[in-house]
Amino acid sequence: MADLFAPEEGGWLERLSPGAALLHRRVCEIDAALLAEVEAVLRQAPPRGMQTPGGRAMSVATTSCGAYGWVSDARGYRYAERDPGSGQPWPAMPALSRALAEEAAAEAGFPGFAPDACLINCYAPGAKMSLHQDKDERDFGAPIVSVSLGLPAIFLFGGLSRAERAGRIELRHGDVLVWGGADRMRFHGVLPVADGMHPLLGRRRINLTFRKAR
Ligand code: MD6
Ligand code: FE
Repeated sequence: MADLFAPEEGGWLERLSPGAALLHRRVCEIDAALLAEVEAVLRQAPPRGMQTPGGRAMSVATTSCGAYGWVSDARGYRYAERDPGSGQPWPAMPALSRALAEEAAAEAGFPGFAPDACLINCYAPGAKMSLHQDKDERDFGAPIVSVSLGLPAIFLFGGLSRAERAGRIELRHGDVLVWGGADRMRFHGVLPVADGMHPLLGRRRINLTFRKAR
């Protein structure tokens, strides 16, 4: 039941539920420019493995840009104004990335989204993200905007309780997934990324999630 964008926009919007939409191939036409912005952030604030509060190593390598970055260690999950790796503020959120996130949110039904944090997750083959809710943000009124680049992944999109069976959504290079409103607290995760070779990113998946942290 996909609503169609104008074809020249290079994508189509699939409404998944009242608060969630998948914007297929939304960033394919600007992928190289977006990746250049991301690579500049990765040089300034290198991604690193984080520890869960329970002491387990996460398989993704994570960094951030924007006013706040998401960090996890023995003290818990939280947003921090500085990169604990360098002690410096996080790199600024690049202009194209920010504009893209705002536009995608509006297209999905969330006008006025003003992200102040962008997490960048780097997945090597085999890396995954366990089922969780995003609840470290101060205000759940803002949506989450997730941009996928590189190798495809299976995204688990569950319900509002952990017990609810999660649906599986393939996220491919260029896809943008937006969830908010009644769907904001849905459990979600990523299955282990299968090995492969992407023409632009090589053996990697990079996921950007834009949030309003404060
Ligand atoms: C992803 N990441 O990397 C999805 N949520 O595709 C997340 O859902 C996420 O990386 C909360 C905190 C950190 C994350
Ligand atoms: Fe999440």
